[in-house]
Amino acid sequence: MTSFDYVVVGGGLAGLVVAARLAEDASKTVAVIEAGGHVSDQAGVQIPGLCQQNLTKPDLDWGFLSTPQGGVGDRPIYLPRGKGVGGSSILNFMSSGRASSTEYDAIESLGAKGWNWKELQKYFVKSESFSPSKQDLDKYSVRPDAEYHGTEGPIKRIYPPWDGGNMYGKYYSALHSLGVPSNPDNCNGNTVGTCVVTNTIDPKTLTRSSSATAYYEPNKDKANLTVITDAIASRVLFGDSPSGKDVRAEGVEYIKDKITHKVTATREVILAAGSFQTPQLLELSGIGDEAILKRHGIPVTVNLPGVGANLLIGSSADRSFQDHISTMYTAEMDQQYESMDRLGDPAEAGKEMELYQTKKEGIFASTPSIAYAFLPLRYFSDVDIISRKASAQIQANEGALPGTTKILQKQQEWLSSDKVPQLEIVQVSAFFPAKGAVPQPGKKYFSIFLGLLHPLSIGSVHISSTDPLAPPAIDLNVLSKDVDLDIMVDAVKYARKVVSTDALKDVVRAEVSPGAAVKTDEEIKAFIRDNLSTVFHPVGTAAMLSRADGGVVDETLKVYGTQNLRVVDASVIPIQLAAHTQATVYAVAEKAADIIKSGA
Ligand SMILES: Cc1cc2nc3c(=O)[nH]c(=O)nc-3n(C[C@H](O)[C@H](O)[C@H](O)COP(=O)(O)OP(=O)(O)OC[C@H]3O[C@@H](n4cnc5c(N)ncnc54)[C@H](O)[C@@H]3O)c2cc1C
Ligand SMILES: *[C@@H]1O[C@H](CO)[C@@H](O)[C@H](O)[C@H]1NC(C)=O
Ligand SMILES: *[C@@H]1O[C@H](CO)[C@@H](O)[C@H](O)[C@H]1NC(C)=O
Ligand SMILES: CC(=O)N[C@H]1CO[C@H](CO)[C@@H](O)[C@@H]1O
Repeated sequence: MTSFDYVVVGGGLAGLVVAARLAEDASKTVAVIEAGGHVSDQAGVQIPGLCQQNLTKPDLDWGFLSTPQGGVGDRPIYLPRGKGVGGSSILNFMSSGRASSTEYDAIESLGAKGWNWKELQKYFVKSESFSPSKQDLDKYSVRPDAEYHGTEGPIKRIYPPWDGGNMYGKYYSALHSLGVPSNPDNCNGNTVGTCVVTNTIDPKTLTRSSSATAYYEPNKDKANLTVITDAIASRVLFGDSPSGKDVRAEGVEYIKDKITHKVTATREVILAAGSFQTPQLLELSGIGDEAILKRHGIPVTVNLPGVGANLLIGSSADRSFQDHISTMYTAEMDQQYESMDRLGDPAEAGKEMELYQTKKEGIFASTPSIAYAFLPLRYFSDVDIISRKASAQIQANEGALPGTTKILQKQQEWLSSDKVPQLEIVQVSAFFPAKGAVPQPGKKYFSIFLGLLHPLSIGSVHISSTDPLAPPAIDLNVLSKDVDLDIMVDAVKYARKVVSTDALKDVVRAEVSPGAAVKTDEEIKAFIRDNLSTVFHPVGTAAMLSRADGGVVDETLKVYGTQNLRVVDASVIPIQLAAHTQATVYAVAEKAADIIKSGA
């Protein structure tokens, strides 16, 4: 079959949600074109504790590199992206959280009517099943409010089964002693404070719950849902349309087994290739900034300068998967406490794997980090100083699209908000590799992940060539506004303050990284520049904003200038959110499916 009602490009997190929901209508046919294969039954995908093992593996990770980043000494930054049925939902680290209601409401106030906290709330609930045990509620001192959680949706969510040797308790006491509140449910629109974050893991099998297991597998035998794997979409095909009229998408061209194929869409084409590849496909199809398209000799179908602009990342010092990225804070930990470092001993790793396989318990039943806190700026920095600097740097943002300026103004406003976190600070009982620092055998380590949630530096992604198989040029523009660096310096100092509290004084020993030699602000800045990485939450590259503001899609997710081409993935989210993105992308995709079904 080569003709379908709907053709979805990208069988990732959002693509499979939309495809499965559209295929609920037995009178409609749906095809999904996915570049990777079916891999969700692999151990490295299924077992939570192995979630980092497939990073950089070309079968499962696109493994993009950014362009060399001036802000970090011209280093390119590694940008993993999932490949295969399930997309990044089969490669991600399974933390599931939501941003604050203020941030979702900002999507609407930036111009996307109907996209607010209350509305998305319905779809958070629809997408998930979450029924924590009383034992977990007591253990983690959490009180999720039933109103905000779903019990019958496809994605399974649980509290981490392995509690990391109860280190979260000491870590939270440290934060509480510095005035951070405890948050009994950080999915109800208020995210500030300490909270154990849940994981997308199936409680029955203790394996990963992804869009592949939750949305695709239960529907895979449906005659009207077809997933074409190992197929790379190369462009959207448009019919002839009178000039001045919106163009009509008629199908998609893709490459499989080195042969070019075509598939026809009688109703709609839906792009769900993710924040880096959706803008790439739009540009390859002639939709984007005229000047960029002309430079590559691509005929202009729709001139939309916002395509690939507004790349919003969360920068952070991150744990290292390779030599070139690293972390912000690691210290030795007292031997009496539990840490994942013992997995470095093959005998210990073998015992833990056996424990997982026989009893579904132990380190491998969970993801590496459970102890989270989300902090507004005032908890760790000087709001007045940072706000003044930010304001001056935003003024200097000349030449940007009007929407970009509005996004930055919103972010400026949030610097003094008590509801919008700027820092994610997560404790991990394990060594975070930084170049020049190696774990010593037999030692245990206490690390703190510091994620800057609303960086003011905004990047872009554009095609680097007309070859659909060539990676796009991803310019994070990281630290281009140096107020981001100032905030991170304060975050590093705050991490040091946390470990020096009474609650942690018998836990944390000598600092390994940044290391005692790194003292002054200038030294901390150099450390950050040398060690900064990004988290994996790019959004905004096909932003849902008005066309005049440089938006790419309207509030029905339809691409401006087209009759029937939509974008449904993380790239439509117009502003960075202080949360890991997956729960939001599930909700966006669920809402998108309802919009499409309604015929809007
Ligand atoms: C390593 C990693 C860890 C993460 N950890 C977390 C976490 O712990 N918690 C959290 O909330 N979020 C996490 N995320 C982020 C989260 O997984 C993403 O935000 C989410 O998956 C985005 O969904 P998407 O549908 O936009 O894109 P994706 O899920 O990436 O799907 C895009 C799909 O399109 C396919 N594709 C791309 N181009 C083409 C083409 N030309 N033709 C055909 N197919 C194509 C890709 O192969 C992929 O399957 C993580 C991400 C990564 C990469
Ligand atoms: C993913 O990781 C698992 C566990 O280490 C490994 O068995 C598997 O081969 C990896 N997959 C690929 C494609 O390399
Ligand atoms: C991290 O920073 C330190 C101090 O500036 C530097 O010596 C080290 O090389 C950096 N690590 C990486 C991975 O760049
Ligand atoms: C149009 C079409 O092919 N519809 C089919 C969708 O799948 C269901 C269940 O397999 C069938 O009953 C429909 O005929």
